[in-house]
Amino acid sequence: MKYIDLKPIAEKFNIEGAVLSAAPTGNGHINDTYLVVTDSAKYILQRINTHVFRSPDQLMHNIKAVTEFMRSPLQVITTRDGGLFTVTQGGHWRMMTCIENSYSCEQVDDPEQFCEIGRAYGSFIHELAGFPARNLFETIEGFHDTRRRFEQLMRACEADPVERKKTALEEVRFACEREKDTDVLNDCVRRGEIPVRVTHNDTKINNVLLDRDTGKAVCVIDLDTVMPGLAINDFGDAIRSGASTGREDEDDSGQVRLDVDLYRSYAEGFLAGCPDMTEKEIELMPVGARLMTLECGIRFLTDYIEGDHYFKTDYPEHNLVRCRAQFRLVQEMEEHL
Ligand code: ADP
Ligand code: GN1
Ligand code: MG
Repeated sequence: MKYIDLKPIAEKFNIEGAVLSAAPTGNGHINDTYLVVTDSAKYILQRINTHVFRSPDQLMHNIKAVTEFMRSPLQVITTRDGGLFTVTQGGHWRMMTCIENSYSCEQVDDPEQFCEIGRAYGSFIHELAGFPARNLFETIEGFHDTRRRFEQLMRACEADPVERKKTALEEVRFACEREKDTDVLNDCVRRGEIPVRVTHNDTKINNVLLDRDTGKAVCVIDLDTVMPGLAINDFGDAIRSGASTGREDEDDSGQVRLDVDLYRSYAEGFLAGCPDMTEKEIELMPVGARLMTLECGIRFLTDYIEGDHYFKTDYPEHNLVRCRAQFRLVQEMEEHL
């Protein structure tokens, strides 16, 4: 990657003190995240991925509105001329408060920790129940429209721009065998059986920060996809990322199991945080877990076939390996359903 001098970028924002250092932090798949340390405070500087988020203006409008409404410790730091981001050195940059003495986890350590993450994501929805959804832009169209994700995979297979389809035939077949299922939640919404709420939509476990001393959740981060959505999808994506015994990119499928105790702990925390879930939503929680895992696998597979333009990857088959781990977990869930 091209060298970027982060100091002058950081200095465009309303920060306190002189910049001492700026270094990469975190493990997100989308934005480039840096920890900026000054002689009096710490900040999070991010280069927004504008291939994924086409309208940084709308994106930042959403984040500012939501963090202010929630009075979250995560707040947008404006630029010295009052903007929500700055365009410089070939990128769109934003700055957020750094949540100090906190950590995010890539894999769950124990059921209590997962329960706590569940409570945080559940309360997030609960707290936003009074937020006017019409004030939010749709930052990615059809983000959790699983049918649409399936159609995108079919188009990628048809175009096969980097001739990778032949190396993923089994995975494509796996997705096709489940095509019908991709309509299930869309149909429930159409029939008015479940409410559309303001949801997070990217409830991976590492998008909650936990206090290093107490282990309690401090706040939910990564608010790029806060939009109208389904609570069961927020439930489901956390199960996908936290209730598996393997890593998201585990290459030994034997390691990928659904940990039912972890599933239960998460459900308990989530329902405690969001006590207004309807009966139908509660009934559909396992369906959401399976569909979000299937959808995520489909997205990794699509990106693999298209040549890795969306998710950050460390090696050429990375997205395919991620897809396989998701599909393995889908099978596990099907056995448990
Ligand atoms: P991405 O969209 O790429 O996933 P995130 O906003 O989730 O980007 O940030 C990536 C990682 O950086 C997080 O998982 C977390 O570890 C760390 N991080 C992000 N924001 C903060 C913050 N405000 N305070 C402390 N750590 C943060
Ligand atoms: C991305 O940004 P991050 O790393 O928290 C993606 C999620 C996927 C996840 C899979 C905006 O999440 O939808 O589920 O990777 N975020 C976006 O790890 O596409
Ligand atoms: Mg993230």
